[in-house]
Amino acid sequence: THEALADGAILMHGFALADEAAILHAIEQVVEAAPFRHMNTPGGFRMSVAMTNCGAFGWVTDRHGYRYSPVDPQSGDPWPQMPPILQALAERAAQEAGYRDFSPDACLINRYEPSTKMSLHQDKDEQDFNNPIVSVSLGLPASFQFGGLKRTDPVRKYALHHGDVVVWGGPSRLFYHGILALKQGQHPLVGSLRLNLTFRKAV
Ligand code: MD3
Ligand code: FE
Repeated sequence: THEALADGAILMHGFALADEAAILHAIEQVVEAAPFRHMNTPGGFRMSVAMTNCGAFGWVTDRHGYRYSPVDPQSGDPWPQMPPILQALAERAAQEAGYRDFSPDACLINRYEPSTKMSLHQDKDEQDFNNPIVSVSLGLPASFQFGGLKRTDPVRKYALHHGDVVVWGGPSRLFYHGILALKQGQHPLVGSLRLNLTFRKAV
């Protein structure tokens, strides 16, 4: 079932479930080449979410700022290629939401442990906001906060579960959003973690 969270934001419940094993295997392959790490914000804070990337570009942050980089700063090597199963999943979800030619060149992989959160922010490091973002949630459920174009706009909360896919486009593309502190739990395949994939066209 598809649920409209806002104008342009479509939640597809369980869209990734049929491919869960292949998706998790693909993530393991990426993490072998580019391990999860805690990046630092320009303000000097260590992010509680651990991150890695695959694809031609990866999202990075350090004391110089937020940006997309073709190389993993930790190794100096290009990011691992986007596994075809992940690329196909993102394109299929975008098509289902009405984006006929979305072709992501970046996939950020976020790892949440219990108590880890992501504060309210906008995603605006990409070149063309006409492209949507596709997100895939795996493992433990999260409470997702979704506001508006201004930081002070009221927020709504939604639960994101294992296998849920959301396409964020149109007006919702620049809405403030965040993830509340992860609650403890055990997922049969993923363990005591939440993984989130965000597919973007960076360049
Ligand atoms: C709404 N990640 O990596 S995914 C991020 O669950 C990020 O790890 C969260 O926010 C996570 O930047 C949320 C849902 C999401 C992703 C991108 C969005 C929601 C969005 C872009 C615009 C509006
Ligand atoms: Fe975001």
